[in-house]
Parts: sequence; C-alpha cells; structure tokens
Amino acid sequence: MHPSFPAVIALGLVLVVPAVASAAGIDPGDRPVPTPEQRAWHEMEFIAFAHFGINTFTDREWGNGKEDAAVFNPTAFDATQWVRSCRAAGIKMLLLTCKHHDGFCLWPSAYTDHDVASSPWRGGKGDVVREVADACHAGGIAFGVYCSPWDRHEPTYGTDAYNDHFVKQLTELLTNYGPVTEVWFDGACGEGPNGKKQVYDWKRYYATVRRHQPKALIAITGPDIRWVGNENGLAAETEWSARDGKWYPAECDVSIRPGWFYHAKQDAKVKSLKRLLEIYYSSVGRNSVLLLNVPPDRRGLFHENDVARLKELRRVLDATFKSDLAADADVSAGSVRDAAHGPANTIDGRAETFWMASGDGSAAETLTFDLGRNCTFDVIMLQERIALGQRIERFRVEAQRDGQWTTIAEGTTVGHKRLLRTDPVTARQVRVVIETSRGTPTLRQVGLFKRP
Ligand code: FUL
Repeated sequence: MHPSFPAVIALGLVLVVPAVASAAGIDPGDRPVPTPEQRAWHEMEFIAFAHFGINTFTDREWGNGKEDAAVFNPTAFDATQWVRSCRAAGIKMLLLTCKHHDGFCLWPSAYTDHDVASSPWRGGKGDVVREVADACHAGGIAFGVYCSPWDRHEPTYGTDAYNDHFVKQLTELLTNYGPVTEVWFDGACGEGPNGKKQVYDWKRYYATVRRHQPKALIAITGPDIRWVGNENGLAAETEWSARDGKWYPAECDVSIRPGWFYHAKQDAKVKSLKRLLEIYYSSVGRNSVLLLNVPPDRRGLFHENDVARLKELRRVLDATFKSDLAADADVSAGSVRDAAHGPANTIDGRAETFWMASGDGSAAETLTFDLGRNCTFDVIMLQERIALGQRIERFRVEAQRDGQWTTIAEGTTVGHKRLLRTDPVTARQVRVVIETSRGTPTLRQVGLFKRP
C-alpha cells in the first residue's frame, strides 16, 4: 500500500493494490493513485471529530495529566445522540479523542489507572470508546480513533518504555472495538513528568495499526492522510493529492466552536452558518475532506446549539445540491479517448464512469454542455476520476452570452471535487475548458447548481 513504509511490508500483510486502473482498462502509468481505502475516504467528504475527556470537566484545552479521574462524570452520556446528529448532518465518520495530551483514557485501559475505570461515571464500569464505536457501527457511520502520543500523565513518558506503553494502549483500541477507519496521530511532543522529551517510534506505531487494522488510514503524523496545514478548515486553491510520488490527500480539521473541547462560555460562539458554508466550499470544494469537531458537553451530549447549526448546514447543502441543472444536458467533447469514455459520462451521477480526452494534456480540451434552455446557476462542480490520478492543472468555465463565450470561473486543481461559487449566471450553453493537465485529463462528473 505504501512502499515507502517497508516496516509494513516486512509484516507480510496482504496489502491491496489499487484495483482501479484494471477496472477502467486504463493504465495510470507511474503517477500516484489512491488506495481503495483512500478513495472511500475521499467519497466521505464530511467527517467529524468529538473532543471529549477530562478537559470537558476542567474547562481546559490541554490538561496537565495531574487531574483527578473523579472529575470525569457525564450526567446523561448518550453516544447514539452524537451519531444521530452526525447522520442528520451528512457526516460519514466520527473520530473520538480516546486519549488526549492529558493521558486520561476514555476506555478502561489495562495499562493505566488514569482512565474511565477510576471515574465515578457508571460506577467505574463505563467505556466511552465502546459506546461510541458501537453507536457508529450500528448507525452506519465509520469510527475513527485519536490517540495522542504526547501523554502528560504516564510516568514512563520520555523513556523507551513509553513506546511499549503506547503500542499496548493503541493495540487495545485497535483490537477491542471493531473496524477503525482512521487513526489520527497528532505530532505534539512536549516534556514528560520526568522533564524528558519522548522520541516516538512512529514506524512501530504504524506497523501496529497495519497489523491490527490493515484498512485503517493513518492521518496527520502518518502516511495516508495529510494535515492541510491550518486549523481553520481551509484548503489551498491549488490542492494536489499527489505529492512526492505518492497519494497523500489533505484533511481540513476545524472546530465548530472556538475551542476543541466543550466550554459553556462558548455556547453562543458556535460558528455561523455563513462561516460553515465558507469552510465547506473551501475544504470539500477544494479536493479535501472536512473534519469538523463537535465537542460533547458535560452531560455527554452534542449541545443543542451545535446540533441546530449542523441541521441548518445540511438543509442548505441539500437545497443547493438536490437538483443538478446539467443532468439532462447534451454534452459534447473536443476529443474523446474511446466510445467507453464519452462526455455523457460526466452527467450520469456514477462514480465509476468518466470522460477521458485523447490529447496528452499539453493542449486545451473542452466539454460543452447544452442545457436545452436557459438555466440560472451559481455553483459549478467538477470531479476528476482520481483512480487514474490527479491530472488537471488549470481550467476555466465559460458561458455563452449573446453568442460570445465569456469566462465565468477559473481554477487550478480539481481532484476528487472542486466547487466554484459564482454570481448567478443565466445561460443555455456552458463549457469547461481544461487548459493544461498532467497527462490526458478525465472528468467523472460535472454539475451546475443554484444556491437557495
Ligand atoms: C492539536 C491538539 O493539540 C489540540 O488540542 C487538538 O486535539 C487538535 C485537533 O490537535 O494538535
């Protein structure tokens, strides 16, 4: 899966080679392509974080590891409410902070007392990880794990023994809770109680994940998913998933509130609908996955204000994307590779079919949409067939007005999905001009939408 991680191969795992190209009958050549797991992750588009733990009860963002486990005591914990809220928002995976920097474990770990078993919650018999994982699996969304290597509680932190400790805890998370789709490793590395900094054994951590959950994607300080580089939920205008010879796509993490953890004083500071839409278009709309944090409160529930905002967001997105004005268009292409890859594939709503031009990408390629009548739209969607790699470097979209083609939008990369917002445009003829591309360009889907 990742030849740059020989430790993985040494384990002798059966790793899946991207099925892709054979399915399409086209060889992607030596360009990087996503693994099937990465492709499934791209399709999710919108996923969530739940920062929950000791900090929820101490009103802090970073605990120091000296907290009393007795403060962890949610009064109405209900993971099914988290999952229902996620589902209603169209969120496809929930990642839980099983252990944050303070070292408190949301599961009863055999390797520490600083965990839920030492708390009064459910008489010390509770397991937050179990309930969240079960609720995700029962509710049909994926489950992901955040396990902070930085541990401000664990006495062995800062010594070689800590790497053993971390691997044991990670193994608990990877073997007791069913499928884990993403493992999120923060790179934070601070001073331990003994004043020493830890040298993390990343190779061993990755090998542990590959051994127990070979399909899990390792994110951030990991080989499969890249941190976008900010915590504002914003990807760059030009966002290549293919980097340094491998597929390494960006994930945009951001909190729905100012903090990552719940603070009652931030109840009125839930991000506005306008801000969340801005984030959506700048993450999902720029070839990234949006990882939105919704911090459960001291009851152990998603707060009403957050739930209401998520619903509003979903309502607007559904209203925007429910009807594609290009769906019945007559589509023609300047060039077509072969009959199986004709331009009508870009409006069939299917992920597996796509248009492919015949040129080598150095000259412009066009796709023209006759909408059959004048239509008014203000969102343009483009999707590449990323199973064949990311190719488009520069494109523009034109509309015909009074017999003249005028540019209404332009951009650079497309990747899994590119969304461009414009002022409302009314036109019958619309065309996508791919100006340059790293090899023959493909488009899996083109859509035109009107925001409510
Ligand atoms: C950071 C952590 O230090 C924050 O507390 C938070 O968990 C964020 C998602 O990652 O690096």
